Amino acid sequence: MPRTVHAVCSHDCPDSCGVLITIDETGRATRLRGDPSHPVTRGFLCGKVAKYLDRVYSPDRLLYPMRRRAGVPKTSLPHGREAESFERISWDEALDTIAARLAAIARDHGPESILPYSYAGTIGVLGYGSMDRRFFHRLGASQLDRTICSETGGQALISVYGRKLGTDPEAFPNAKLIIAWAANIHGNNIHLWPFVEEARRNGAKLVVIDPYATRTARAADWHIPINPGTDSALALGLMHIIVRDRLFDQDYVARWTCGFDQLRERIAEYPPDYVSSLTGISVADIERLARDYATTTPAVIRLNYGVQRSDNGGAATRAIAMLPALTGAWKHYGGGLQLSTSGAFRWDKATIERPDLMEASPLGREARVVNMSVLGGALTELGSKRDDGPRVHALFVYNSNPAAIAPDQASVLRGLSRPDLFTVVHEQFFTDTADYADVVLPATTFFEHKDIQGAYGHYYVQLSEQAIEPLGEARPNVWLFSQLAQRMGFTEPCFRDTPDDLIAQALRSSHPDQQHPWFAGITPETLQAAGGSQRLRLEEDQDKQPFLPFAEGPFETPSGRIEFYSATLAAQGVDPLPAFRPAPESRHTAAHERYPLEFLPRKGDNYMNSTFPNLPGHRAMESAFNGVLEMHADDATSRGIADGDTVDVFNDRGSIALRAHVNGGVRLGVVAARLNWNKLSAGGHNVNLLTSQRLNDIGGGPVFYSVLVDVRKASASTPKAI
Ligand SMILES: Nc1nc2c(c(=O)[nH]1)N[C@H]1C(S)=C(S)[C@@H](COP(=O)(O)OP(=O)(O)OC[C@H]3O[C@@H](n4cnc5c(=O)[nH]c(N)nc54)[C@H](O)[C@@H]3O)O[C@H]1N2
Ligand SMILES: Nc1nc2c(c(=O)[nH]1)N[C@H]1C(S)=C(S)[C@@H](COP(=O)(O)OP(=O)(O)OC[C@H]3O[C@@H](n4cnc5c(=O)[nH]c(N)nc54)[C@H](O)[C@@H]3O)O[C@H]1N2
Ligand code: SF4
Ligand SMILES: [Mo]
Repeated sequence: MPRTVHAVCSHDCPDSCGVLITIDETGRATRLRGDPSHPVTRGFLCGKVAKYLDRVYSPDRLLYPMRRRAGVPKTSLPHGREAESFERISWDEALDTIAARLAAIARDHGPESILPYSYAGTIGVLGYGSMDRRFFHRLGASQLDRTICSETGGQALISVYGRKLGTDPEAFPNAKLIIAWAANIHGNNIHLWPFVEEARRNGAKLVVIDPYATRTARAADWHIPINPGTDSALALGLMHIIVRDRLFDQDYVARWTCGFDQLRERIAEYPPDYVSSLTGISVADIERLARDYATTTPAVIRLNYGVQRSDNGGAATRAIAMLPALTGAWKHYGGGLQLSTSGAFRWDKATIERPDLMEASPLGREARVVNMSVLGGALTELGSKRDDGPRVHALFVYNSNPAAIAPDQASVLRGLSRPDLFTVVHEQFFTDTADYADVVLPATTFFEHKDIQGAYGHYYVQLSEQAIEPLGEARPNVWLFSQLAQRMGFTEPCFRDTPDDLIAQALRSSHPDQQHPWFAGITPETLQAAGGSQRLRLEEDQDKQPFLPFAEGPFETPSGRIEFYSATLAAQGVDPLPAFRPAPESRHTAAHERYPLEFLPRKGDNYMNSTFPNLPGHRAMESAFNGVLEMHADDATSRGIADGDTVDVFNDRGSIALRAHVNGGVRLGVVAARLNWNKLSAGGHNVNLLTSQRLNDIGGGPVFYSVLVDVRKASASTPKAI
């Protein structure tokens, strides 16, 4: 008889869908669907994960450990023929080789010369960060500052509210005005869409603020195409009008916020005409948006991480996050703001990650911290100055594909090509990064291992059961680092914890008295009995009181109030109030004379960052955008470019070949293209050849969306666009 197992989609997506997997008598998964009983998944999956059997059972899966053949140089490899550069080895040999090399490197250069590199290939609690963290802490390896995605926005939100909480997606149908601010709901967060549609059926209006005409923007009541990187100015300008016209909630501001007087002085500097000149939005539209926002109840902002991927992104996130504090929108069910809900899941991180193990390491202290957004610099420059610690001699990559997703790709690839760098890559496929590995290890998918997961777009905890046996010799992250710890001779019992032990520790379920009240009553057993998913206990009485995260204080900030003015940021040398500052690569600076086009190197709607482009079915779904540069007609005409022409897109960091799509989703002065694998791109490089290693204003995040380029019709030497 076929059976059904509850799992959780572990991709880095706010929706964290409940997934029901059907398994036949032979143990093979034959079907998957969205869990119909999950109130946010509502029985459907996005297009890319609906086709997940293609991924799990792809003939291209990595199934065995492999070692680079002697003498083969480190370089990008042709898709489908990568294995020719490697030879199969046993797990025993792979683990012994890695343990011996890491031990030798730690002895010769110090353990900080070993750098783990991981991000969110899986956001399961165990797979994302548990046994791996224990292992690298005990080793004394460098710590990785995981800034590549949401650190800036997260820190910015916390600086205002003290915690990453937001409006419940299930409250959205109550809203009367929804602003999707840098939020591609259709592409990146599809399970919010039915709630938005329900609100609209009840009379709500949807406004989208995005420089690019996403599908969400095209479906909206009002699309406001803003100049990239100018959102701080718009938010400050909206606050200017709201205060000028006394449309703010004086009682809420007086009771729950601090720094209003300083904010009032700051926003005086942002009158509508000045804001209009920066943002490219007319004064009339700015006035109308401010009035609509402040006078419609409930009003909610779905803010996503697009705004914080630029130099001024921290300040922009702070300024936008302050809007509902000014209007008191938090008091109303369906009002407020959602950037992330992840702060509601109070996992016991100290126990699952064990940072205390650094003291037991040969280092005997906290290891240095390396920012993942400057991987290129870390691999090519670290160790060249006296005080920055040792050069990186070993790189251990898992849950990530930095050769494709990290900025300033030329520098990343220069680092990865170093013959003296020992690189291990634990992966499901032969990615652009695996091409450069000394040892490649096969990883499981979420069908093949057990985990527990929260979400950053809803408030349900879910158990992800193992549905099928691992394919080939693929192994989960927890298994890998537990085995390696034992080969390295680490005797602490925590290295023998099983996935079930780790799940219980994450929830503190063996010690109900120590559980956070929001986890109360949630254990692996109750989760199982509930079909795999349970809502956090956010409401004291689930029937009567809807969850309003910031309706009233105290707040978890240093002052206990919502902080318009942040003394914490001031102490770090950061402007304690939001301000607009032009990005070095933008239309507001001199660099624009040389490179007059603002470039948006976007995510694919049918991919997950660099995950999926290697699968033919997914590539077909994204075919309208693969290898394509979207341009405004006037920018094309003035350069003699016609629709379909191959073009060079270039700046000082490099040049890539794309096919022009004239009249794409962009306005004059902006061009856009999408992430892909390097080896599936013309010339062997994707959009990140053009992005910069500059860091932004809060938290050291990358500036993917602050890039200047120019475009010219291809010359004879341009690789043919594919
Ligand atoms: N299909 C799909 N879903 C995904 C992903 C994927 O790759 N594909 N990635 C996942 C990941 S890792 C994340 S972090 C989330 C991210 O989800 P989002 O934060 O929504 O991600 P982005 O697509 O980076 O940015 C959202 C929008 O911001 C816009 N934008 C860019 N610059 C600016 C600006 O200066 N101002 C304004 N107002 N808007 C701007 C972009 O055009 C984009 O449409 O999505 C997740 N979901
Ligand atoms: N130009 C540009 N660059 C970007 C972005 C952008 O919008 N534009 N977005 C940025 C953002 S928001 C993010 S989050 C990063 C994302 O960058 P990454 O975190 O590197 O994400 P992916 O590209 O999805 O690669 C994840 C890899 O992990 C592997 N994987 C999945 N599950 C497991 C597992 O259980 N174990 C192991 N060992 N491996 C696993 C997958 O096969 C996949 O190759 O990219 C950033 N880079
Ligand atoms: S990628 Fe997102 S929308 Fe798609 S199945 Fe996974 S969690 Fe759901
Ligand atoms: Mo991300």
